[in-house]
Amino acid sequence: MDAVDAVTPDLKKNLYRTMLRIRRIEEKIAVLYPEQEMRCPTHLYIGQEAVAAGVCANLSKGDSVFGTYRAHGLYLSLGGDLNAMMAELYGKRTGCTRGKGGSMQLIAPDEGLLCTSALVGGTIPMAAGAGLAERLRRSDRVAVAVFGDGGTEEGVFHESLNFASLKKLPVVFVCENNFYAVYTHFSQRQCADNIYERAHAYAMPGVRVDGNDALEVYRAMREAVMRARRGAGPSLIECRTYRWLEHVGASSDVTRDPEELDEWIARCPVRTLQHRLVEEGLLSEEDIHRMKAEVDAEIVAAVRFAKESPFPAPEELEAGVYAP
Ligand SMILES: Cc1ncc(C[n+]2csc(CCOP(=O)(O)OP(=O)(O)O)c2C)c(N)n1
Ligand SMILES: [Mg+2]
Repeated sequence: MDAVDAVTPDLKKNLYRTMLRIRRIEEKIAVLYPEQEMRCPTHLYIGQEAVAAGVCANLSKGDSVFGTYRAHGLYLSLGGDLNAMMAELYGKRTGCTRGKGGSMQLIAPDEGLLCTSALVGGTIPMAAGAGLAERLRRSDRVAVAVFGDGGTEEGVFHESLNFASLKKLPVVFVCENNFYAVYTHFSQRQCADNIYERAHAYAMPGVRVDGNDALEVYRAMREAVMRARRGAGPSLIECRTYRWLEHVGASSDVTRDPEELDEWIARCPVRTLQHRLVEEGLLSEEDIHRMKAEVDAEIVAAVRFAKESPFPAPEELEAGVYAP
């Protein structure tokens, strides 16, 4: 089956449901964040949902994923438990890292999300390491690194691409190029707008896709995953997208040109796919209404679970953390 055939009506509907769910959960977090009960720095993903959804829809049990601190979308796309995510944001014992990692260190090991980290670029070599482990085990599993445009400015990006290509490791490197590292635009940080082309320096395929188009992301990822599974080595995918809110926190980003934001809001990944599915007769207004109601009920329950859960006990302070 080729990549086009793989985009079935069910896949499209699932991608839409995943993205809608991420969007509504994050919109709720943005509303609740100013209450100051979530005490961890929180980096929202609103505007970038198509990347996580399109990437994760290609993965299977046993594949591993390594992300950044902006990982709610990855966690949810992989099937991470919503209660455990909300509890983690509230610093509770029932959170996915028992309340010790917060939003920046989400994990869902059973679903394949092995590490997300505040260290820019820090998880890129972990994916190369996981790819090496799978190669040694002779499995057909893949490891995925998801990182920002800022992550490509770290030395480990280059080292990891080189090593993974040299050893033909089953790794997919996914760059979410949202054009900003905190407040600084890409053009003020990098000499050339060519992230995907850097793959060629490391003898692997590199492609650039519209990161607001879940189907485009899906197709590119599918090709890269198939290549990795058949032992042909790694690939790099650059997904061009945009975050709608400030770098960290739930307010708007007052440092950016409002017209630039408006242009990207007009290309909203959730609405774009919704229009397409309605036009194709795959989704009715009633379906959309029902999906929203289902997610909203889930969110209410997860927030209640998080708020009612206990904090970790003082004697648990050093359990499960690296304490030299
Ligand atoms: C090694 C390292 N250097 C610097 C920082 C400070 N820092 C935090 S977020 C960030 C920007 C990263 O931008 P990008 O990789 O594009 O991710 P985005 O926030 O856009 O998703 C920087 C420089 C850090 N956390 N880690
Ligand atoms: Mg960025």
